[in-house]
Parts: sequence; C-alpha cells; structure tokens
Amino acid sequence: MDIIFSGIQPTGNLHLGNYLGAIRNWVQLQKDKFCIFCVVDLHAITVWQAPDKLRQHTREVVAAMIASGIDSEKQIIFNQSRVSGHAELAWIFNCVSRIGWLNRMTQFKEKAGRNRENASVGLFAYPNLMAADILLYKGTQVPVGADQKQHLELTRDIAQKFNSDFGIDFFPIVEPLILGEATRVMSLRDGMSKMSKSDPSELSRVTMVDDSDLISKKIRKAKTDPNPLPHDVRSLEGRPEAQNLMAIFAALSDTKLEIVCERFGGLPFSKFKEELIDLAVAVLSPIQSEMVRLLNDPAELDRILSVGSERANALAYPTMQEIKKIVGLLSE
Ligand code: AQP
Repeated sequence: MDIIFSGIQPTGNLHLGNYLGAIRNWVQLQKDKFCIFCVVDLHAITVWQAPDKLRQHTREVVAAMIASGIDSEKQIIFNQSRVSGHAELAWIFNCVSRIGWLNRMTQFKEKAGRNRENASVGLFAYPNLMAADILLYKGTQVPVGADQKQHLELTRDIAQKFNSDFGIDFFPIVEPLILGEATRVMSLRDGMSKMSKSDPSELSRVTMVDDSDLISKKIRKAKTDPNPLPHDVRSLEGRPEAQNLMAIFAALSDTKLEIVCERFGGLPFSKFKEELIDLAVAVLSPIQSEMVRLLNDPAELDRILSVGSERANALAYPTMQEIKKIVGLLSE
C-alpha cells in the first residue's frame, strides 16, 4: 500500500507556493490514498522561533490544511515533536548519513549563506530529520514542491545505506510526487527567486491569510516584462515573471500552462493580471475566511493535533522498536 507522507514548517507566512506546491496537491491525493500530514515543528526550530509565534504558526498550518479541504478524520494531521520516534530515528540517521552528502545540499547553502559557521547544527542535519519523518512511517510517496527534490534523493540514499549496512530490506525507496503546473512558485518581485516565507518583502508573496484587497494589490504590483504575453510555452523561456504568473494561473485553475498561453497570448500583463486577481481571490478567499474561523477556536485545533499525534504514534512506535532491534539497541 502506498503511504503518503508530507510536512510543512510552522514558520509563518504560509504562501501561494506552499499552497500550490504542497497543500492543494494533498487535497487531491487524500481522495484515494492514506496520507500523513505533519506540521514539522522540529524543523522550524533549526532557525530560532519565538515560542509564542511557533505555537500560533503551528495552529495556522493546521487551519490552512483543514480550510483547504484536508479531512482530519480520515487522514492524520499532527505535529512532529509529539511523536518521539522522529527525533530518535533522526539521531540514528545522523549516524548513517555522511557529511559529504549533507555538504551538497543546496537548501543549506542558500539558508546558511555566508554565515555558515554560525548556522545551527540542526539546520545542517535538517535533511536527516526529514528522512526520518518519512521513513518512520515507511512512506513511499512524498508530495512536495520542486525545491525538496534533492532532500528526497538524500532520503533514498539514507534508506539504501541503512538497508545495506544492516543487510536487510527494511526501508522502502521513496518517490517524490512533484505535481501540478506550479511546482516552484517564484517571488512576485523577482522571477528568479523562490517565493518564500522568509523573504523580507511582503509584496514578494501572496499569503494564505491575505484578504482580497491584499491579493489584488500584490498581483497588481507583481514584476513583469515589457512584452505582451506569449502564445506558447516555448516562448516563456527567458521570461521568468511571465512564466511564473501564467503557471500560477494554470495551477489555480487546474489547467495546463499551454492552455493558459493559448488563452492569454498577445494580451498585455495588465489585462491578464485582472483575470489572475479574480481567479486567485475566488480560490483563496474561501480558504482565508475558513482559516480565520478555525483560528478563533484554538482548542479545537489543539484537539485535532492531539488525536492525530496519538494515531501517528501508534504507527511509529512499533516501527521504531523494530529499528532499534535491527541496530542493536536494547529496548523493551
Ligand atoms: N515557492 C514554492 N513553490 C512551490 N512549492 C513550495 N514549497 C515551499 N515553497 C514553495 C513547498 O511547500 C512545502 C512546505 O514547505 P516548508 O514550509 O516546509 O519549507 P520551505 O521550503 O522552507 O518554505 P519556504 O517558504 O521556502 O520557507 P523559507 O523562507 O524559510 O525558506 C514543501 O513541500 C515545499 O516544497
């Protein structure tokens, strides 16, 4: 049976990239697969988080998932730190994974930047924890944005090395599921950099809590180039802003990029942006208002996380016991 595992960090500013690259695809996948959705709070603290904000952002992620259509009764929604197996397996993987492998991770290089010596050890070892998250449930498929592809390749390397070190066929080899037309949503201010929670410019991202006025303002101000929109996908080459806005339109309307090019080719950005605003507001506004409603009841969100964590732990615990036995760690 396929087991879908995916996670999202409670680091605030959930944006259109998180929605189109991850959450929207999860809503589709849950229709015929068993899914485990994790709010990865241990990942979030690899960069310092204010404790009150971390609690608030954790609830915000749960609200975003539910408001987008994830069924918390059928699927598991929980926060990572509540299931101790994540941290335990991450330690074992710290001993399986190689420093040379982690040194190649581009996300660490981007996030640590020139301040590498001052980055937390957790940020460096982040991909080992991510491998633990997935493999603790013997996850087979992981729906993610394109930015996570390299981390999933590392997860495969860790699974293979563990299996070969212990001469056992224990962990499955996971597959990334990079779905939809907006697998890498770019900043609205710069078509060459990823839309991200930590971009200092608010105008760089549409967030999942933006109201229609803000959505409209941000899209109207989105960077463009001077030419009309192209008629075909090939002509998007070298036009990152046009590519980004058209891909967002395609993903939000569940259509292909080529259809968007056929429909809007030849139009100026100003006209296209009006259509994009209408579409983004139509899709995001109901989610935004449902999020606001859910966030007014934090006790209910906490209950969902508590139930989800118990269900996750019931799956994780026996696997962790098996892993300990394989490694030679005496336990119950
Ligand atoms: N721009 C994006 N386009 C498509 N998918 C994206 N994802 C993130 N950004 C984009 C996908 O969202 C899921 C959850 O991501 P995350 O919150 O765990 O981590 P992140 O990649 O660190 O998010 P940010 O926004 O990029 O945060 P910062 O600013 O801290 O670097 C993942 O599936 C991810 O692929």
